[in-house]
Parts: sequence; structure tokens; C-alpha cells
Amino acid sequence: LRLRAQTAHTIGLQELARLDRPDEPGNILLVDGRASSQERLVRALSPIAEVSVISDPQAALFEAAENSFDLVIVNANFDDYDPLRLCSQLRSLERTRFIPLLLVTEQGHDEMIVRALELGVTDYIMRPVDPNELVARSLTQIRRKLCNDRLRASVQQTIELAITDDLTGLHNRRYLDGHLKLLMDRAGARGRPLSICITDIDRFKRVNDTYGHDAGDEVLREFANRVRATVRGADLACRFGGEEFVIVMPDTTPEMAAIVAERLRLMVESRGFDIPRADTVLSVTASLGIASLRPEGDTAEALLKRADMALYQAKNGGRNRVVA
Ligand code: GH3
Ligand code: MG
Ligand code: MG
Ligand code: MG
Repeated sequence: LRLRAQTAHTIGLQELARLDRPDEPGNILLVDGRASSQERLVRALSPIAEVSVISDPQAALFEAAENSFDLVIVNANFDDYDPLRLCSQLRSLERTRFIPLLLVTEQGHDEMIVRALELGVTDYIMRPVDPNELVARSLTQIRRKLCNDRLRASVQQTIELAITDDLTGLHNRRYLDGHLKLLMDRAGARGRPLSICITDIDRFKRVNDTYGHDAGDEVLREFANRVRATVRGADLACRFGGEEFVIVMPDTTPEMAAIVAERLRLMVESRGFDIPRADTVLSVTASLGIASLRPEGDTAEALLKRADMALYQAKNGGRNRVVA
């Protein structure tokens, strides 16, 4: 419910209205075993859509998976081929399962129609095909498909926004809260190690106080870039809050995590942070604390707490260091 409310809010009423009125023509894949009916159906459909025609139902599956069609029409008129087989395959492939499917069939083939609908065929039309009915049914499906595509994209975008930190582009704390436990459970189940690193920029308040909040923001962005450059693809890097960042490292022992953390520490210390708006290059350092998954059982809160205690020791020990 919250997601739905956020979606409506994010895309706005105008956008919602537009979702309902697609202005681009659709792309139809017509799978039809006979030249005579191909010609008739294409003539009916070409005013409303780009139509690609294919006679071989197995080749059609690849065609549908490789391209982005808004509707697949299957004319059940093949020699020695069950058209429902193609329908079933189209429904099971990840790349084609959202494409509406219109079956052209014969009067009296009730059993086939029921099976088709059970398979997820979206609509059907009886032969002899009335061109107006074909156009009306096709348009309905194409509109629904385009509308669903937009909605899916909006939801995807909303989700991205909800789990991303605006300033740095890293994941945010909300995402970490949802995923740390998951990664810990996965590591625990496989008997694999997992380590986390909390890092906090040293004396960051001074940057803000001396050069202003915007300069501070630039330091945070550049710091995030260096975090990104340090971690592997399997690691989860997020901005935990303020000038604190958390890196979750699956398949990583405490020793390996200490090496990664030391690499990040050096990456921050060794090269100044260029702050164009303050016309200066700042020396920045960070303190880092590491903790690792306890195989005998652990909670995300406890793991974060232990990393935070290590970080506290790094600060107390004089900053610009790693404590494991
Ligand atoms: P320490 O070495 O003990 O970590 O000292 P510190 O100054 O870094 O620590 P402190 O927690 O006192 O200060 C953190 C500062 O980070 C205070 C806050 O204004 C600043 N801050 C938090 N979020 C942001 C942000 O998004 N942008 C900017 N520019 N500053 C932020
Ligand atoms: Mg602090
Ligand atoms: Mg700090
Ligand atoms: Mg802090």
C-alpha cells in the first residue's frame, strides 16, 4: 500500500493520465502458418501497428524473445503443430511473459480456448476474423501492455529512488536494513564468512565549519566514489547516515576485510579531495571499524554494534586507522 501511494505521488496525476493514453503505435508479431490469412490479417492490422509476420512457430519464440513486441497474435492454423505449445512457451519465458497473447481460433474449439486461457493467453478471436473486431481486440491489448510497461518502469524508478542515497548515489540505510540480514542468513546457511566495515570521516564537522555545507557535500560525494572504487561487485556499499558509510562484504574473512578497509583508508588519505567550489584541495582521513559474522548465530544489530565499537576504538586510538 505504501509503495502504491509513493508511486502515485512520484509519477503525479498528469503522468497517471498519460499512462492511459499511449501515443506510439504498437508492435505486433503475427504467427501464422498460411500465406493467405497472413495477408488478410496484416491488411487489417497495419493501420494500427507495425506488424512482423512469421510462419514457423518455433522461430516465433526466438523472435518474440529477441525483440520488444506489444502483442503476439497466434493464428492456430499450423500443420502438425499444437499452437498452445507456443503459447505456453511464450508464457514461461522471462522475456515474453508480459506480452499479451491473442489466439485466433475456430468456432467449436471450446476446449482449446479453455486450455489457452488457463495457460495465460490474454484474449481470443474466432474465424472468420472480422477485421474490425481484430483491430479492437488488438488495440485493447496493446494499450494495456504499453500502460503496464510505463507503470512497471515507474515502480522500478520509485524503488530505485527509495533505496538510493540522493547525495552519493550509493544505497541508503533503508536498503541496508532490508539486505544485511538477508546476506547474513545466506552466508550462515552456506557456512561462508561475511564481514562488515563501518567508516566515518574524521573531523568532518571542520570541513563544514570552514568551507561550508556544500563543500562538505562534495567531500561526501568524492568519499563515496572512493568507496565505490574499493569494493567488489558482490559487496554492498551504503551511506549509513551523515558521514558514515557501511560496506557489507560477503565471502570475506576478518583478515581480508581488514585489507579492504586498509586499502580504502589509504585511498582516502593518499590523494587530496578536490573541492572546486571552495577552490581548494582538502586532506581527508577516515576511521574504520570491522566486524564479522559469528557462525554460532548473530543479528544484524549485534554485528553493526560490534563494527561500531571497533570504529569507536579507531577514533579513540587517534583516527585515520582500521580496527578489526
Ligand atoms: P569525528 O572524527 O569524531 O567523526 O568528528 P566529526 O566532526 O566527523 O564528527 P561529528 O559527528 O561531530 O560531525 C559530523 C558532521 O557531519 C556533523 C554534520 O553537520 C555533518 N553532516 C552530516 N550529514 C551531512 C551532509 O549530508 N552534508 C554535510 N555537508 N554535512 C553533513
Ligand atoms: Mg562523530
Ligand atoms: Mg566523523
Ligand atoms: Mg559520524
